[in-house]
Amino acid sequence: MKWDIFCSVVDNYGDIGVTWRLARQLASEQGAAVRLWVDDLAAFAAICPQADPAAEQQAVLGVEVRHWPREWQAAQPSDGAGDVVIEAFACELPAAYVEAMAARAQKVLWLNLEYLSAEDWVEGCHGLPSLQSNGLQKFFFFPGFTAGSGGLLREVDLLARREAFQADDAAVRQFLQTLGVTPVAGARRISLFAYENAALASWLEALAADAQPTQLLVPEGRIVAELQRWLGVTAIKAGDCVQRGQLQVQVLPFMRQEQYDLLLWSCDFNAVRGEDSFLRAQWAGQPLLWHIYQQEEGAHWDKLDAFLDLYIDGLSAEAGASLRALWHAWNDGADMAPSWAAVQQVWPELAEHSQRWALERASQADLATALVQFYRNWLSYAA
Ligand code: TRH
Repeated sequence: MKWDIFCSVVDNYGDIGVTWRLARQLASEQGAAVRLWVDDLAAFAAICPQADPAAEQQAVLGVEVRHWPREWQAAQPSDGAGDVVIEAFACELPAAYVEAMAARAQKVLWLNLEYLSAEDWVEGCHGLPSLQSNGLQKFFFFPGFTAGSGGLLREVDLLARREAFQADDAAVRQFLQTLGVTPVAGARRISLFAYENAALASWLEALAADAQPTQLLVPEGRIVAELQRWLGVTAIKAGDCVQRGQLQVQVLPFMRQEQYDLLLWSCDFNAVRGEDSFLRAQWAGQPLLWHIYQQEEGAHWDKLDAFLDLYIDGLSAEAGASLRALWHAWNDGADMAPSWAAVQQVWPELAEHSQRWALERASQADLATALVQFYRNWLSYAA
């Protein structure tokens, strides 16, 4: 099985974050030969520092990573289309590549991998074909949280690895040490990864004034400017650690994707964003706060509430309402103090629910397995 995955980095790290995980998993768990075509190797090298951002072609952890140049080179014979071609998030494939797909003697499965959403129309659209002008069919593949969707990215041993890590205090400490973090006794540990957010100051105020101490770990990124403003400092960089009341803030370097997973597993609460960190925080089995990627005309609010509707199922009315209020305040740039206080009242219930949520989602076929299954089914029709 030869797979080609095309990733155009629109902004940030989500596009490459998702496709890189998928590529690795298809290679390591499904025995696929995977080429990952990326138009922005610098973004790739940020989450995978062992990669060379200047290399046109390189093998990284079992995946052939190719630079996707703006001007597509005439396809070499060895560059012929794969058996399965995934265009991630509706990126447009090079015209010459599409021609090579059409010319291939053996049929090619062409998939568009869509963004993750819990909206209920997803099940109806998942797997639908669309006939292209050159006679090829393209199928829409929707990841999702329910049985009728394409599932979620999850490595086969993910939950077992996470559980073993979280049960091993020494392993957690050792990992934190590699980031220069010394756990603060009695403090809850929170990681923070978010876009610019006007709600941050009110949350930090609440944490600083809280009876319980908090250790806030912040990988360098877009939220740091707001953090500096609240701290009243002109510059804060990786390694810096500042105390305000009960709150200790430590800035961390932007880390390798595998390390970021471990950071999520090491914290009691994770503020995450976009798509990939949002899902990984769910697999961490801890309560989370989602900063959703903003869309035009507020389309993201439906997406946020669709997820919440699904997620709070099984929680008490009080816990569900306080979590929704917290997520709404965060995404609305509103005062976080009342909802943060309300969430503290139901913390044990939320913590238990996060574990259950992860286990329930893990009973669904994962995205890579679902893709391979889709390919097999398609083959039996296409043959
Ligand atoms: O970076 P994001 O905001 O990405 C996206 C993009 O904006 C995309 O265009 C948009 O469509 C999508 O969100 C919804 O957030 P995300 O998806 O969480 O991706 C971040 C990736 O970066 C994820 O794979 C985790 C990784 N990461 C690291 O590797 N190291 C780090 O230190 C951190 C903080 C994250």
